[in-house]
Amino acid sequence: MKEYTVCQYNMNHTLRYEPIPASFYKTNRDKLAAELPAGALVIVHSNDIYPTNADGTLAHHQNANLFYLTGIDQEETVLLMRVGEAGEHYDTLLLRETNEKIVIWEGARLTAADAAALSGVEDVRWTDVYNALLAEWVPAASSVWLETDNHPRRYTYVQTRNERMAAALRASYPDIKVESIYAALTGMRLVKRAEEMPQLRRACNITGAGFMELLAQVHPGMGEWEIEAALSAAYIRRRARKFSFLPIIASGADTCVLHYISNHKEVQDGDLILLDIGAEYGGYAGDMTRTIPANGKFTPRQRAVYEAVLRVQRYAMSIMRPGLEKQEYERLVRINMAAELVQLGLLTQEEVDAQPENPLCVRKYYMHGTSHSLGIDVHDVGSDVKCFAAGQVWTVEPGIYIPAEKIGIRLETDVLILEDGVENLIPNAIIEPDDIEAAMAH
Ligand SMILES: [Mn+2]
Repeated sequence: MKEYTVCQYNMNHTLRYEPIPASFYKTNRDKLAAELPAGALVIVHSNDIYPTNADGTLAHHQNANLFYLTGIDQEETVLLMRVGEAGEHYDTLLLRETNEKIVIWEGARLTAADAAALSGVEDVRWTDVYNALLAEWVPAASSVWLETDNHPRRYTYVQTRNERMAAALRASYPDIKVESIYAALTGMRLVKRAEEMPQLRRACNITGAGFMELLAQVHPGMGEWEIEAALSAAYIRRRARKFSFLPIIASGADTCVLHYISNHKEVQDGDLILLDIGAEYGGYAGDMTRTIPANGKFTPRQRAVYEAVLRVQRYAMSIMRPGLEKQEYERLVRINMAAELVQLGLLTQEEVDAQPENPLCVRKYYMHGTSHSLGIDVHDVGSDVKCFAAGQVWTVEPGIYIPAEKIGIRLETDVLILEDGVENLIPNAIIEPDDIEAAMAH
C-alpha cells in the first residue's frame, strides 16, 4: 500500500529545542502496545487550535499524550497504532500536508521525512487518507483506544478533538468497544525516563536562571508587568518557547491571591513580590516560586514568615522518598506547618492540639497542597497517585498567606525522587534570605 503522497523535498525544518531521540518515542509506543489487547486500534489526535474572534486563534498547544508517543509538536497530527497478537504494532502518522505553495503562505511544516526522523514512525502520510483508513481499520479492530483527559481537576465545557472522535465512533460503530489510553499513559508519564530528564532539567535550569537575572533589576516603582517582561525575555533568549503557565507576579496584598495573573501594579517600597514562574523547554515545564522584598531588604516579620516557609519546604524535601504515601506526606507537612504557625502567633497551641493527628486548622493560612507532579504538563498526570516512587518529578511548594499583614510567601522548587531521597532540579535559584538580599543590593 504505497499510494499515499510522499513529500518530495526537504525544507530543512529546524526546532528551537534539541529533541529527544526517536528511540524514546518508539519505546513509549512499545510500552503502550504491551498493555493493550490484540487487535486494538489506538487513535491519538493533536489538540484543536481554538478560535478567538474574527480570523484569530489561540496558539497551538500540543496534546501531551500525542507528544509523549511521537515527539511531534504540530497541529492536525494523528497517530494510529494497530496492535497485533503478541504486542507487535503497526504505527501510522498522519500529518497536515505541506508543499512549496503551502510553505509560502503558512510557513514550514514537518515533511514526512522530518516526522519519521523525530518520531521513529516509518509510515507517514498526509491527513487526506484519514477517513479511508478509519473505514478500513475500525471495523477490523477488536477495540478502539482513544486519548481522553481524565485529570481529576479538569474542567471544560469545550468538546476536544478526541471527545468528538469518541462520539462519532460510537454513532457510526455502535458495536465497537471504545476505550481510553489515559490510565496507561498516566502510569508511563508519571515515572520519568532517562531521556526526558535533560528536557526537564533544562526547563528547570532556564526557570531558575531567569529569576537570577531578574533579581538585580527589581526596585520599588517597577511594574509587575515589567518583571513579567524581563522574565519572558530571559526565558526565550535561553530557547524556552514561552512561560510554562501564566506567570504570577504578585506584590503587596496580592501575594495572598493564589492565582493572581493580571500583573498590573507598580511594586511598592516595603512590599513583598511573589513570583510563581516557569519556562517551557522542548515541551516540558519548569515551575518555581520565590518571594522577594521589593526594596531588597526583608522586614523582621517578613523574614520570620519566610524562614518558617523555608523550614517547612526543607522538611518536606527531607521526608519525600519512594514508598511514602502522598496523603501521609501532606499530613506530615501539615503537622510541621502547624508548629510554625504557632511560633508565628497565627494559630494557638490549643487549636493545634485539638487536631494532633491532622491539623487541618493550618488551612486558614496554608490552603493548598504541597506537591503536584511535573512533566509535559505543569500539573502533570498522576498528582493523585498513592505513593511516591523513584523517577517521579514533583514540586515542593509550601506557603503562608496573611492578607491582614500583606504577607504571602510561597517557596517552590522541583525535585526528582531518587532511591533514597530527592534531587533539587533548580539548584541555580538562590533561596536563603541572606542570599536574596545580597543579590538584590545594588
Ligand atoms: Mn506549582
